[in-house]
Amino acid sequence: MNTCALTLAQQTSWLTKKIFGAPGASELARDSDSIFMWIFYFSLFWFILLMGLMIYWVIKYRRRPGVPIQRTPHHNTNLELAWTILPSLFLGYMFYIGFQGYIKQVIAPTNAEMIDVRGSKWMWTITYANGVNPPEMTEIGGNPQAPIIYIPVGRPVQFRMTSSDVLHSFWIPDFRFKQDLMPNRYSSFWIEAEAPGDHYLFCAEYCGDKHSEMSAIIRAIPADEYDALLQKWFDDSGNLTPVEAGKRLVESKGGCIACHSLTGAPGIGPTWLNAWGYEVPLTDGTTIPADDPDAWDNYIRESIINPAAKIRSGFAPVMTPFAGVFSEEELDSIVEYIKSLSDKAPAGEIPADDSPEQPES
Ligand code: HEC
Ligand SMILES: [Cu+2]
Repeated sequence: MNTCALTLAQQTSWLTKKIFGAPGASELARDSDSIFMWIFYFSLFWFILLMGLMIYWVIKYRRRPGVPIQRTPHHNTNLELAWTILPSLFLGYMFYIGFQGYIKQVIAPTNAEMIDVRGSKWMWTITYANGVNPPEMTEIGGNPQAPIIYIPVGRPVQFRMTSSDVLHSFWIPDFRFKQDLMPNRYSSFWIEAEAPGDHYLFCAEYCGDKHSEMSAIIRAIPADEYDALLQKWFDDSGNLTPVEAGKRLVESKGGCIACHSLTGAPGIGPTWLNAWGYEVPLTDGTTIPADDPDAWDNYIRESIINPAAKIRSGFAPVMTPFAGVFSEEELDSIVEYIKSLSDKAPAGEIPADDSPEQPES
C-alpha cells in the first residue's frame, strides 16, 4: 500500500536511483522514498516555474532609457490570500504523509521480535530476547569490532534502544530510518526484512572521537536459521569457563576491545596484555602495587563500574561507566579474563594437572 500516486514511475526513474543508490529494503522504506520524490518533484516544478517567470519578467520589464517608471499596484487581497492558502494546503499534505510514515515506523506490531540496543561511546551492544549477545564481529572502515546483528526475514523486528552516555542515533540507510538513543529512556522503531542480505548500520549523531567507527552489519537470514542460531548461542553460553565467558563479554556485550587491545598495541585505553599484576601509576600520584592480586582484582572491578575513581597516568578519563550493565558473575568473569592475559596470572605458574601431591594429613 503506497501513500502517493506517482510512486511506481518514480521508484524506477533515473533520478530516484541517483539519489538513493540502493532501493529501499522494505515496503516502509520504499514508501519513504516515494514521499521524498513526490516532495522533490513538487518543489522542482515550482522552482523552475517561479525562477523562470522571474527571469523572464526581469528581462522583459528591465529599465530602458526614455521609458518612464510606471506606477504598480501594491496590494491585492485576493491574490495574497490565494498564494498563502494554496501553498499551505500542499505543505499540510506533505506534513500529513510524512507524519503518517513516521508513525508507521515507530509503532511496532505487537508480535515483533524484540532486540535491545544500547549505544555507548563507541559501540553498539545488542541483546536478544533470550539474553544472548551476538558474538560475531566484522571489520568496517577502521573498526575491527563491528558487530553482526542477525535478524529474521519476514518477521517484524523491534529495536528497543537506550544510551549509556550521550546521544547516539541508530541509522540503517537501506531501511530509510534513523532514531535517536537517549540516556535513561527507551526509544524504538521496527523494520521487516524482505530478503536475506546485509545492511549497514551507522551512528548518525556525532558522539565523540570514534563516532564514525560506530558501525555494524544488520544481517537478515531466514527465520528458521535465525531461531537456530539464537538457540545455539544460548546453549553455548551455558558451558563457558569464566575466562571464556569473560572473553565473550568484553568482545560482545561490553565492546571493551574497541579501546583496550589484547595484543600490547596502544589504544584509547591501556592494553590488557600483561597488565594484571604489574604496577600502575595513577594520576593522583598513588599506584596500584605490583603482585597484589586483591588490589588488581578490585582495580578492575572498580574501573568497570566507576572508571573515574582511579585514572591511569597517561590516559584520558573517557571510559563510559558500566555500572548496572554486568551481573556480579559477569564481573568475575571479566576479571578472570583480564588476569588470564597476563604472564603474572597464577594459573601460568601452577599447571592445574601437574600440581604437587598434597601430603596426607
Ligand atoms: C571509550 C573507550 C573505552 C571503553 C569502551 C572501555 N574502556 Fe576501559 N579504559 C579506558 C581508558 C581511557 C582507561 C584509562 C583511564 C582510566 O583509568 O579510566 C580505561 C581503564 C580501564 C581499566 C583500568 C585498568 C587498566 O589499566 O586497563 C579497566 C580494568 C578497564 N578500563 C576495563 C574496561 C572494560 C571491562 C570495558 C568493557 C566493559 C572497558 N574498559 C571499556 C577506555 C575504555
Ligand atoms: Cu554514537
